[in-house]
Amino acid sequence: MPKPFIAPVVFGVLNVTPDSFSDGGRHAAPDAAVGHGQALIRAGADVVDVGGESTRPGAQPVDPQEELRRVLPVVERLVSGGIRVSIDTRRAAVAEAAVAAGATTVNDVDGGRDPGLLRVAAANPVDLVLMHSRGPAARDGRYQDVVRDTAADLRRSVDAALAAGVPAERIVVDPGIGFSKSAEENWRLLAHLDAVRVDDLRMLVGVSRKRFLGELVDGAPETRDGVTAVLSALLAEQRVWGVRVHDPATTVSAIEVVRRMRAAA
Ligand code: PMM
Repeated sequence: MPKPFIAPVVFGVLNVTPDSFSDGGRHAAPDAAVGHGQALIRAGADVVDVGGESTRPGAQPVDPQEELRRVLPVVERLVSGGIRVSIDTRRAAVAEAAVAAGATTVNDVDGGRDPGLLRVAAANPVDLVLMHSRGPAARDGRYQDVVRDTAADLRRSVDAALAAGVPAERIVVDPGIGFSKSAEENWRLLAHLDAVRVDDLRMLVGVSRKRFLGELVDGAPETRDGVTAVLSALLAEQRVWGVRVHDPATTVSAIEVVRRMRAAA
């Protein structure tokens, strides 16, 4: 018997930054950001993932005070409107303030490198996403085997979170597609997701508009929403728990295609 199909949770991306690679500057003012967060939900997102620091290669690190100034009013207003919010941050202070304002997920692109952030996750009833990334060292030869190395790194991240007191059922792992990984490495990871799973923890994957998809379609990052949706639907078939996308409507309809095919089988 094939396993029943469960549609993944859709995280809608809301970057409140002047410089993110695909939507930088567009939602920098709080009103515009809140409006876009509401639009993401109307378009089918289950959660809005609010970030105040660009993770684009070469982006300037942001002072935590500035990051808070960008995200906190937006988190507060989305939460007060009944919207589920995830805070995309590497900073313990930002995570703590956002959780106090009602965010229910801490999404850490540093995979819990900051023990302070792990303490915040342990002390609050929130989900913790541990995304895989390695620091900004020399690019070439970073991975001997991207699948095996990512799996081992994620295992270490999870062990640190468990040791800090975060319960396993609140931890989500993420292979960190596009984070100092070549196009070939991204495809290898996507084709071997089961090998990077940690125990039976939930997995989130973000491919949306990423540069490796630019090899498939010419043009601005938005032109990658179609291939993002196809890939996200394929990931749903691989029992991924959540997908993180800029354009929920296209991805949700692609996932619905998979659901109907499965239901009719
Ligand atoms: N990618 C980006 C930012 N945050 N968080 C998770 N968990 N997974 C990702 O793949 C991820 C992330 C970079 O993309 P953006 O600049 O479009 O936000």
